[in-house]
Amino acid sequence: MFSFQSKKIYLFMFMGIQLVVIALLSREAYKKRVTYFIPILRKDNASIPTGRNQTSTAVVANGGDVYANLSRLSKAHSQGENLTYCPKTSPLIGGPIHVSFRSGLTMQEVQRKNPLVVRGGRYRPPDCEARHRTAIIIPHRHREHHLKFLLYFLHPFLQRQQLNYGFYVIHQAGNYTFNRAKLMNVGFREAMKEEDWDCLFFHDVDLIPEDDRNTYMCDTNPKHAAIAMDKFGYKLPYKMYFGGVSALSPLHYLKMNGFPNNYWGWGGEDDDIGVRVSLAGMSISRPSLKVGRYKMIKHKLDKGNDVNPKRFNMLAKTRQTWKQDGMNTVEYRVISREYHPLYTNITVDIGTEAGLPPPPPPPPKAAAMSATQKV
Ligand code: BGN
Repeated sequence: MFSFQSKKIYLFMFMGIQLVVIALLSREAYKKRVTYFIPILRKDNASIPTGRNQTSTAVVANGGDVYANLSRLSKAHSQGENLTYCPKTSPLIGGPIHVSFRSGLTMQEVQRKNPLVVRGGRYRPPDCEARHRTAIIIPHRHREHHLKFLLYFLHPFLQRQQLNYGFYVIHQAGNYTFNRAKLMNVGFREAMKEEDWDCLFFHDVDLIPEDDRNTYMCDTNPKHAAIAMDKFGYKLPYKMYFGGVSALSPLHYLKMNGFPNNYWGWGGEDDDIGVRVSLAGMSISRPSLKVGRYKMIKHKLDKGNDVNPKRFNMLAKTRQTWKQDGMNTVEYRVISREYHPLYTNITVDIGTEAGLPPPPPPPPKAAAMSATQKV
């Protein structure tokens, strides 16, 4: 009936229709895939259809909201002993985090966003037993504005890592030149008095981590976490750099006699700490450049933290001084310990280069009492 020629035409028409149908169907599927991801990329978990770590794949693209997923955690802590250990890798980890500094943020808002954080800035996962206990030590003076942003980002960051953690802000009293490393020594001692922390993160107040695969746990060697900062073009500025954020176990810390106490003002103390690590027979571990990324909150050089002109001479002598100056010689006076909702604030008198002033005389009433007791 049909000629060979018309059969060929029908065959082509049939194939053509099939191609159009396939194209339409795949366009539909593509649209569905796109519409599925759009809400995930736009906001947090509110409209994510399934599974906790669905955001993981989504946030990698442009940096996700650090609070995504956390609202799913139950408010009530499960009761005590029966909790099983958290998984080795937290299912809440999502990769890159979007970091920006919104004006108008208040401490109350940070508090509202972190309902599971308890007095003194402590947290433990509500649904499993944490495998790691990490203290965050923040040397501080006149940087309340930065502290607010750090807490805004770091609390959920650590919750996503399912850590048992606590925040210690070590606030230098008075106006004498700032001493970052000595404040860290104070932080170490005061934090360890409270809890058997297995890792201490020494953290500048103005550095915000941008990827939660940068885990706040200790390695077998002291770890330099802030390897890629925006201000250095997301690269290590020099090989021995150990500044910004570093993590040591109590054993590491004691092995290197802690940090130096005599670097007053800006610069050099972090290099000294790096040298101590190797003098104590350890090496520096680091996350990858992709993961150890940090954004710095921009600011001018602080008042009371002028560049330390003595740092070159001091650094040249670390080999001779590290055993005589450090954790074994740190002297300070705690003025107050306050348990704020999002952190523990320890205000401390660390004295001056000339040492610690004599203790203030006891108030007259107490002096009279002790005089009577002696009689
Ligand atoms: C270095 C400083 C560090 C500082 C980094 C990054 C010194 C000692 C000079 C030998 N070291 O130069 O303390 O963290 O820059 O800013 O100044």
